[in-house]
Amino acid sequence: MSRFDQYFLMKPKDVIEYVIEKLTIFDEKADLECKEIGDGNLNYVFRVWDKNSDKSVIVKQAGDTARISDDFKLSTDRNRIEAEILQLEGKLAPGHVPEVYKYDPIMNCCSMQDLSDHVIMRQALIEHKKFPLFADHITTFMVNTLLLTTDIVMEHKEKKMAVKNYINPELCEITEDLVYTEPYNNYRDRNIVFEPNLEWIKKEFYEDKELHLEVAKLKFDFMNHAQALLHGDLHSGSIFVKPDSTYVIDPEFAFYGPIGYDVGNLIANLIFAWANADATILDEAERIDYMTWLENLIVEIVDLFKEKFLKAFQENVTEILAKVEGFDQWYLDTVLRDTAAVTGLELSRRIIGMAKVKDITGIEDEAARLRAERICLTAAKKFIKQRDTFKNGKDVIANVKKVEKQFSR
Ligand code: SR1
Ligand code: MG
Repeated sequence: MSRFDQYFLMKPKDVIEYVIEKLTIFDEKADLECKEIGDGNLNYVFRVWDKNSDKSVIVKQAGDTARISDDFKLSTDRNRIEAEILQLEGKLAPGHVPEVYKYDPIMNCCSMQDLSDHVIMRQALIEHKKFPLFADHITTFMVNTLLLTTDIVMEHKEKKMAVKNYINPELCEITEDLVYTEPYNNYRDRNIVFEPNLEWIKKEFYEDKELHLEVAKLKFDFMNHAQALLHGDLHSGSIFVKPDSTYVIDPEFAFYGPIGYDVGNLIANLIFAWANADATILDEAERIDYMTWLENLIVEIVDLFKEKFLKAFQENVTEILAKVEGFDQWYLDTVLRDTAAVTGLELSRRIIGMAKVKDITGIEDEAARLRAERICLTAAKKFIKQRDTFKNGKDVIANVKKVEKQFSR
């Protein structure tokens, strides 16, 4: 009989007892400390470390409501999905996800490798750090985890079983509401809009019927296009980095959806870093240097993704009709179209909706934030409405740079 035979939400002292009882990482001489370090919207994340050695572990526990708001009642099954996906992604993209030590379906927690020698990418970008290997690492992660879980490669019955196993209705509902619906109508009155931009957003987003039609099409695509096993929340807060290393964490939103959802999420969050740099770096030379690095990074990610995707396609394709000449390029074009659309959706929802990003909310100067928001939102509308026109990295960054010139400093 153990006190961990029945679920309860742990406090740091419980987590110390938990790791002693359930894990074999620490020896009897260990002097353990624990701190809750989670800053996400949903879960509780504990770091436990031994003061007598360099051993440490992360324990992530799911509660039955979101931290951000009790509005969201959530199945703790998301913790199973996260643990299983991390293990699967670890096989598909080794060295780019933390090692899982134990998944506990009673306590709804997952114990995993501590990445405290890395930093969360969003914060690192806000601090204007550069990561020269990031484009290579993240494109390998995306191509391997996405393409290799599609019907292009997988045996189709096996893939359908995976679709079933990773049905994630409550977390998908969050995305459907927060990404695909509320930014365009505020129908639940949960949007949090920066007051100086309210009237502009009402006109440009709540009243743009043409935009609503395109977003409606995209929402149904998200809900009905079981293309690949997505990470489902691939923003810069879900990525740990060091100059020579990249780890993707937090795949609890994973499910079978359109590949462009992951790629577009990443691109949008790099554009937020770019907008933050534009708004906050006062020294012109320094600003241009960092923004140019980010622009090149975005171009490199899109173009490397394309190159690796086509190569991996040819090396791994098993479906006979997918081998027809020209199909690989057609398939990739649909992914690039979806990527552009999701880039626009993510840019919009993080500014208009309830789940914000520090890159934008952290811009203290009111006029600078207003301008940053309008640049991102104007570019977003083009990404959504003209999604068919974005064929490479240059097309993506050209949209943002062109819009930036429309809004004077
Ligand atoms: C209620 S959860 C809000 C957001 O946090 C997560 O990281 C996802 O991005 C979600 O949309
Ligand atoms: Mg998360």
